[in-house]
Amino acid sequence: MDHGKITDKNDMVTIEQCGLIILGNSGVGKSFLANVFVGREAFAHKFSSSSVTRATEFEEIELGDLPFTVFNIPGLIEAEQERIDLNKREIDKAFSLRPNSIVMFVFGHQGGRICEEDVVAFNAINAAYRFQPESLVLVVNGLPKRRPSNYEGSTLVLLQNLLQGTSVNNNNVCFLDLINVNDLNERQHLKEKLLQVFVECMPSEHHKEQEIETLVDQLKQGTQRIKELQAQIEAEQDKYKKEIEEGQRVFNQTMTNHQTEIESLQRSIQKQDQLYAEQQCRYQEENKRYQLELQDLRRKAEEAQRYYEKLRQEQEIKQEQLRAAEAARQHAHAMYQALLAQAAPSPPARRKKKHWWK
Ligand SMILES: Nc1nc2c(ncn2[C@@H]2O[C@H](COP(=O)(O)OP(=O)(O)OP(=O)(O)O)[C@@H](O)[C@H]2O)c(=O)[nH]1
Ligand SMILES: [Mg+2]
Repeated sequence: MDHGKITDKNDMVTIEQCGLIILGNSGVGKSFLANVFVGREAFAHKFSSSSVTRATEFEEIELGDLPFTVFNIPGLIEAEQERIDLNKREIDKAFSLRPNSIVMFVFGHQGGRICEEDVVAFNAINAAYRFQPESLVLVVNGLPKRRPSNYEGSTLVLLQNLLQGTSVNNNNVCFLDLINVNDLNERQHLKEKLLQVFVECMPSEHHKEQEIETLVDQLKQGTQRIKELQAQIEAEQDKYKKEIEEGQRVFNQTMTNHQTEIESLQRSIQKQDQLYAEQQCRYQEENKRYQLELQDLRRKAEEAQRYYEKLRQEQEIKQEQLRAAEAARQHAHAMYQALLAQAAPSPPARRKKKHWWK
């Protein structure tokens, strides 16, 4: 298979491009976030007791002038092993179509707590595809807007402990508020928050090193271990207090910096928009003038064509007249010759003159 290329809905081979592979368990909001990137309701997402996305879908988008294929993939962990196996194949499909990708792993939460199942899913896919620090974005989705002021800091520390072998820091974790999905401003703000983390990323190659291992009983063991680790971190709050405070401080600082960057970016986007609108206006005026000139030229060309046609017809008439005159002249000449031949008597025979002396 040609890994770098992909066929679109019309079976056309499109140019080589990067993927945005959104992973996570069922119901964490993958399809919803994919739509935020795409900018429209491209993928089905709904409040449902069973999984919604059942097969891998994708859409082509442009992010900062770069073409990306956004994948909407089923969540990994479900109740039946059969479905987990199907879901693994759907995840493999996305990686084989776009090995060069940015991976966005979405975590859900229960009352702010990171779900053990999500950690197990992360570790299982990470073991198979070895996520790279430069191309990994971690998202905690659907958080209440009002949450403890140290939530981000403590969750960072927790994730650093749970996602072993993975770099977890302020630059690759994104905490997203539960927004009103119909509010366009909130959606835009959410997209900007995601893009803040995105701009720090570079797509990298992902190749399968092993199968995604998730047997239901292994899952149970894994979740038990994670529960214990969470409880331990909770119990040793004091030990982690400094780390959490530092994490939160750096996180807040990063957010303030990003906010300033976004504001200046927005100003430059506004300026660009204004320039573009002016250009568009100039272009429309020029286009209008050009259309008028074109109409004028067309009218003149039609006139010239009509004049030429008239001249051609006149020329034909003249030629016809010339031919008729020539025929008449020839006829007259022939008549003249005939008349000449009739009217002129043959000269009398010359008599010899007699002289008197003969
Ligand atoms: N109000 C609100 N709803 C959200 C938000 N994020 C996700 N949701 C909703 O949560 C529900 C589940 O989201 P989906 O995007 O379908 O979840 P998924 O991860 O794609 O789930 P599967 O397709 O089953 O794997 C949907 O109803 C989403 O609209 C949010 O920020 N605000
Ligand atoms: Mg979905």
